[in-house]
Amino acid sequence: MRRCALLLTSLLQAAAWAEPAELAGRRLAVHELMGDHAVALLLPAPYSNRSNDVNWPYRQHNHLHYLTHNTHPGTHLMLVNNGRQRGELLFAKLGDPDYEVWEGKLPSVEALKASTGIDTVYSEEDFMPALRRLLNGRAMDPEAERYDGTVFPGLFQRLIEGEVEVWLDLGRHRSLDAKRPPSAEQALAASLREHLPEIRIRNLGPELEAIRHRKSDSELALLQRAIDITGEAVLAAMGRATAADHEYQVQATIEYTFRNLGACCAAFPSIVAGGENATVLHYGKNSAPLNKGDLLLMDIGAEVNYYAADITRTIPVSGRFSNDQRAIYELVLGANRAAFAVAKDGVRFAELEQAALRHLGAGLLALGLITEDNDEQVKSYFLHGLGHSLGMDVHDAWEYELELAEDMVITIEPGIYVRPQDVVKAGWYTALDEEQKAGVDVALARFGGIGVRIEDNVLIERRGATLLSSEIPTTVEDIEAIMAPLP
Ligand SMILES: [Mn+2]
Repeated sequence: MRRCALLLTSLLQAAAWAEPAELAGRRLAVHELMGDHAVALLLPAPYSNRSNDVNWPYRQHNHLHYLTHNTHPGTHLMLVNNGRQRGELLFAKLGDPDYEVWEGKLPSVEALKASTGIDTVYSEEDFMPALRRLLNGRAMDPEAERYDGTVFPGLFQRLIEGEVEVWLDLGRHRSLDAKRPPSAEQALAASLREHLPEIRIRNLGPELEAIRHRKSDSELALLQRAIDITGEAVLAAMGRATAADHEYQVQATIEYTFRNLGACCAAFPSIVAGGENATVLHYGKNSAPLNKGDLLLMDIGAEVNYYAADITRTIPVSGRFSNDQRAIYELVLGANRAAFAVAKDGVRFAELEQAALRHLGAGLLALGLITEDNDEQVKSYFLHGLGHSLGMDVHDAWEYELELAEDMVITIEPGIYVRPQDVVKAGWYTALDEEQKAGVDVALARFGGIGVRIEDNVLIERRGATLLSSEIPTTVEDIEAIMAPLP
């Protein structure tokens, strides 16, 4: 069990949040992407309601957390560019006795200054008045008795001349009907447009997402810790699966391990899918009985200080793969490795997908599940994308044509899901002659209901890539040795 010892060693290493100087550097990057006369406004995440008067645990907006590390509701950030002059103003929930009775102690102004490196800290209630004063060319200090004399000279004149940009995270989701209410940022943008029609509104979201793609050392330490805790949960699940009756018992072992090792929570709903449930991509009920002869697919990730792991392992419930399960498993593992082998700075993610597709195509052809190695046929079994960017969001913003760059972290997660009921409806299958169909039918009967996904987390480097999840068992030999050691 050498692997377990290695994992535990890395778990003992501290993984701290970024220092104030690093946060200041992130805010500087925002200042630099904006024009010379610009204001960035970052608003807190709203509470998310579960049902009636029960909310989900509060989680700060990732961008705002990235720039301030302030996790309290009510936090606002204002960044001002006024020529060479730069301003940073933090608005936070301060000394709210009612909040402190129910939710706990709030940081003091001095503590906020020290943790963020921002010198100007006001109460959250001052955000809108301060914004009004800023956009009217007046003093920002809410304590000032008279508002004549601005701290950002010339900005107001630029504003009325139509030269000032206001940057807000307007998000990626666009709804042109009334079903989805506008976000607070979209509502604020609409109000600014109405009252200050000469102002220019810009979307900060995609720019900050691009900045967040490349991870710093402190971010990598948090990601590695999330991945290592998830690895411990995989090992615990391997120990539990052979004795468990139901999927949820394995889920309980996984999520117990997350919390026990200090992760806040699961970064996304755990998928613990036995047998055919593994062919349902976002299966989340985790309620079915486990059958000894089945595979068990676990797509899970711990979250540590806002950073998510995203790992999938597929194991045999009994501890031993059947020959047919092993054939599919090793095909998927080969595709995972083929994609990893291509990963490096400057390569497009689509090239990794092509490497995986061609490996899967050759294998599926050899197994008789397809009749030609082409994308259409392979995608009857490989039912989702090859992966995504990973960070504070389990699916960090992602353009499929994105060129990989040093210090990005991505997932590589090929999968094969044999759903005979769907394959026989596919255009390519219905176009086959009867003899070819009969051949595919034999393979479908043999492999039907098998679902395998193998997902790793990968750091992109200049000349290659590092497998951040290399300590989590992946090969048939390693999994069998851990789950059902030979006497
Ligand atoms: Mn994933």
